[in-house]
Amino acid sequence: FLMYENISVNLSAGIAVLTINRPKQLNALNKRTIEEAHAALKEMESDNEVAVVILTGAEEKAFVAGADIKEFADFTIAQGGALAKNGQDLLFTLVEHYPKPVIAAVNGFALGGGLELAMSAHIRIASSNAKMGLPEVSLGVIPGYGGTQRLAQLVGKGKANELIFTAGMISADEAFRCGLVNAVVEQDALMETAMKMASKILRNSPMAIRAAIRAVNAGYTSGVNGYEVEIEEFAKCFGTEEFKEGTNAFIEKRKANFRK
Ligand code: DAK
Repeated sequence: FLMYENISVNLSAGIAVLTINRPKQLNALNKRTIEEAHAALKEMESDNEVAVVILTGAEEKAFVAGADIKEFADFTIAQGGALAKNGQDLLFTLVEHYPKPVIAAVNGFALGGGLELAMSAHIRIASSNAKMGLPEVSLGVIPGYGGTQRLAQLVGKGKANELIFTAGMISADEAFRCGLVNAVVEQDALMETAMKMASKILRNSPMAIRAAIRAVNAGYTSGVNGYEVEIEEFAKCFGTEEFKEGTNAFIEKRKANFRK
């Protein structure tokens, strides 16, 4: 994990904290940052020591203040399209379908591509000072990293349209009220809260969690029947050691140990 310039990764007790680390630019996502986050996530995907990933931003001001505006300012239509697709594949889709839970700890501004990154995560917890929005139309562009889709999924179409058309920012409390974030806590309790949730998740079957991620996401994938995927994934659980361990532990009145 040592060669990264714009991110850092810290692993302890099964929980990896991936920090976007360009605080002078409010952690804006440039190409290199997206590539580094991709590389780190790919490395952690097959690392048995990593069970849950927490995404956050360096320092107290910003989670991620968007795509790096200075970098995309002179793009052509073709470059814009290629980069949106490339970025979506490298990071945003990767996070959404990541086989281990990804929690975004939103520690400040999450704007544009930053909010899109948080929305790709499976769960969001925000600090009370966080501000969220999709300001793209104020720059003459639209959200390009899945924001038009995922915001509407999370808060409904009407609220998503309002946020996108006004380019305004909402507070953490409003984000909580509209379902954009799962919880709001004071900034100094943010990482602890995310860690606590991660530890709770850690007690459960990693195989079953992977299956649940696939089943939930199936319902948001066009052309895929989520109920059918749920049945398939449900059935597959019965052939696993973890299912045996979980059910035996219940019958034997002991705690299941899925991480031997
Ligand atoms: N990109 C580059 N630099 C940024 C930045 C960003 N998104 N956000 C902040 N910075 C830099 C500032 O330029 C400033 O740098 P210096 O001037 O010191 O060199 C430094 O971070 C500190 O920011 P401020 O001085 O502006 O700090 P303030 O407290 O005054 O304001 C703010 C905080 C968050 C309100 C403000 O920084 C701000 O409005 N930032 C921009 C927010 C924004 O519009 N973000 C971009 C949204 S659009 C694409 C796919 C997707 C997208 C684009 C392309 N393709 C595939 C091509 C998505 C686009 C977006 O994310």
